[in-house]
Amino acid sequence: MINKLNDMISPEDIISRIKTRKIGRKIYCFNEVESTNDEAKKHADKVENDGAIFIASSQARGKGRLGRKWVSPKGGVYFSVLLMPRAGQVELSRFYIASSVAVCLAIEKLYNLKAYIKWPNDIIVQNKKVAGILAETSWGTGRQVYLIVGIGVNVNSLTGEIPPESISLCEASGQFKKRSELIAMIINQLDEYYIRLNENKLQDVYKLWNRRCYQIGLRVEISKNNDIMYGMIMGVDESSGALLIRTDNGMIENIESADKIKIIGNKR
Ligand code: BT5
Repeated sequence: MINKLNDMISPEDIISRIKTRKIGRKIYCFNEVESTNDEAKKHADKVENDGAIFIASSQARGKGRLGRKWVSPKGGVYFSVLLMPRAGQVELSRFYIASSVAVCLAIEKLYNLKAYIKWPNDIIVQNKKVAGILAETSWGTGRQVYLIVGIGVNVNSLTGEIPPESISLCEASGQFKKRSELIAMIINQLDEYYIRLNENKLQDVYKLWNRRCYQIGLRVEISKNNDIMYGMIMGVDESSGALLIRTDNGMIENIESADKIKIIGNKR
């Protein structure tokens, strides 16, 4: 019987569950690290670590975006994928989209729960945040671009261990599951999407994203090039992956992750 105390994550267990071409060819498992994204960064100077994953049972200084914190108690899933894509293939918004859909599909399949995506990087179950993604990019030695996609999921964490506005999969479903199962499912899906991303064939993934968009129809305020606009979220463009907003004057605007977007109307 799996419970929070006896659920160990081991590279062997994950390897036995994955059938990937690139992601997870090397797996580094840690008991506790400061941040798995930072751990991946330390290994980014070796080309053979392209596709490696770094998993921790807990993080002392888990990172969110813009200097925010990711609370990372034991029982959750915290891992980072290190990728060395070809130059020109490092648009972060596409990695956010592909990994958000991969996380949602894994949650839906394993727990039979409906998962939504809040642009750009939150995964929502039962109207609460269950997972977050932090994608970072930098230059390694030899001017190789590398990209780190860090994924945190509240799996077997309990109330009181994670922020009040969040939820764990265990709380939402009433089930304890082996964390390796979830990690492997996400990796299998991500590996497939990574290949499609390199071939510019993410159209089906954008469709899956749109079906799960939590903010569809919500009114927003957008700051773009020092202008402020108001409009409604329509989903992502099914050929480019850009977020589409219908502004109050009827124009369709493409939003990149660098632009600021603030929800000002709530339909839920
Ligand atoms: C994120 O940032 O949601 C990205 C989280 C990425 C975490 C992974 S874990 C593996 C890898 N290693 C790292 O160090 N990071 C990545 P953001 O959108 O900025 O959301 C952060 C906000 O989410 C916080 O300010 C809290 O409000 C909330 N939050 C913090 N911990 C949470 C948790 N465990 N569950 C749900 N919400 C949380």
